[in-house]
Amino acid sequence: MALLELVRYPDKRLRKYSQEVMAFDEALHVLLEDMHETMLANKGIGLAAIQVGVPKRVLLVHVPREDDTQPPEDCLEIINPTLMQTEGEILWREGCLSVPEFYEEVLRHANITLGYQDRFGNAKVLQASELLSVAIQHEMDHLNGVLFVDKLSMLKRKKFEKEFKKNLKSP
Ligand code: QAP
Ligand code: CO
Repeated sequence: MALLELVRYPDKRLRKYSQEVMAFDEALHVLLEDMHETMLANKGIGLAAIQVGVPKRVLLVHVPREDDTQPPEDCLEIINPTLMQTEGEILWREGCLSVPEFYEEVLRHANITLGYQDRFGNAKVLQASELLSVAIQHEMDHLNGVLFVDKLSMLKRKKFEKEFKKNLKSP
């Protein structure tokens, strides 16, 4: 197990297109374990591989329970995901481990049906709504080099740029 370094905005690697996973081997399992450790250590609920510098279509989503615990068996490991169906719209206040200390509302699909592979390459289908649906869509955007701040209205995007520049001067 190892803690990995988080890639943070405006690092260009966050703009990369992540490649499909072909090998469901030990190296992939080690990546998944290290990503999980890194996500929990940074108090995250979702993480894409490119956020630790690995351009592969791998993501984790680990939504806490009502009592705020995150038992490891609840962590979803999602590889090579594709959206099969979407329905409705939902506005959710998002954050991102790669964009620390900034939170803003983003419009997403309310309900999704997702096809993906697990760590062994088995094909899976998942239906998600609310925070799970939002988090999966947020992490899937990372696989295509898209950040949640790209999806803000022009006014909110300006607010983000302003806060970012301010934090550069006095972090
Ligand atoms: C994506 O984000 C997400 O700024 C996962 O200082 C978030 O885990 C999808 C975090 C919300 C949907 C809704 C952010 C931790 C964690 C920060 C995260 C911070 C510390 C973000
Ligand atoms: Co993110």
